[in-house]
Amino acid sequence: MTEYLEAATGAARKAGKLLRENFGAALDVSAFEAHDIKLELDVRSQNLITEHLLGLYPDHALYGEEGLAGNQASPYHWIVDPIDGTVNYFYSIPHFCISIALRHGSEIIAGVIHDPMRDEMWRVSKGGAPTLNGKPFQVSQRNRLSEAVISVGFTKNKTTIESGLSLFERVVHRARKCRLMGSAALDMAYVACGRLDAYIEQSVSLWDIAAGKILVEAAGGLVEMNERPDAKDKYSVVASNGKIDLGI
Ligand code: LIP
Repeated sequence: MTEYLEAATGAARKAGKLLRENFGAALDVSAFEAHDIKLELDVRSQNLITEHLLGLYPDHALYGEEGLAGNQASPYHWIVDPIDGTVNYFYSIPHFCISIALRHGSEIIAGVIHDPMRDEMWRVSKGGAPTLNGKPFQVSQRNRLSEAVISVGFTKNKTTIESGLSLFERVVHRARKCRLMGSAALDMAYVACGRLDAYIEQSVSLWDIAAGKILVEAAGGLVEMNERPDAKDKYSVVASNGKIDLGI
């Protein structure tokens, strides 16, 4: 396990260096969409991560936001988001990260989330204690919604934005504060270490939340992840400290 965790950490550090070096620079945009931006740097970051991980484990598979690589028949799948919070990155908002998880069969057995601007590294492997820059952490102990800070994600299309809005309306009047931070993986990492009490979003991809799932659960929290019936490989997610009733 430690070996896999070191591999994921090494890959995240390499991609983090690339993202730090290009932060604020002129960027090649491969697509502008209504609520999203696709960067050429997303692909370069994923290529660096792929080279590192499949260099160490040539028989493993990789499933990333920018495509597949390696032996897809392998029981070991690396699940990769090379830049989570791409729109933040494009607008030079220093709130984005790299997210890498390892799944064996159907079980996520390791997760790493790296914020290269704050130089923060959340990581955990199955059966181990989750750490942030080497220090153990756990979810918050708050149990009242009225004291909770909750992050809500709105994703990218009309349907999911509207369903996100109705969720938002249901919590914004009862929570202490709601935040829209723009990175699902960092939202999960913040729930895991108690900076946030919950994170909800209607339609995200596995690469946005896989590492965050094992981190939140290892830190004592709860993650409800449901595949959307109307969108392939998309999930609605509720991650929390497991103590607050969101009433949603
Ligand atoms: C982003 C997620 C965010 C969501 C965005 C987008 P990306 O991921 O982290 O929570 O609201 O629509 O999916 O595209 O930056 O990897």
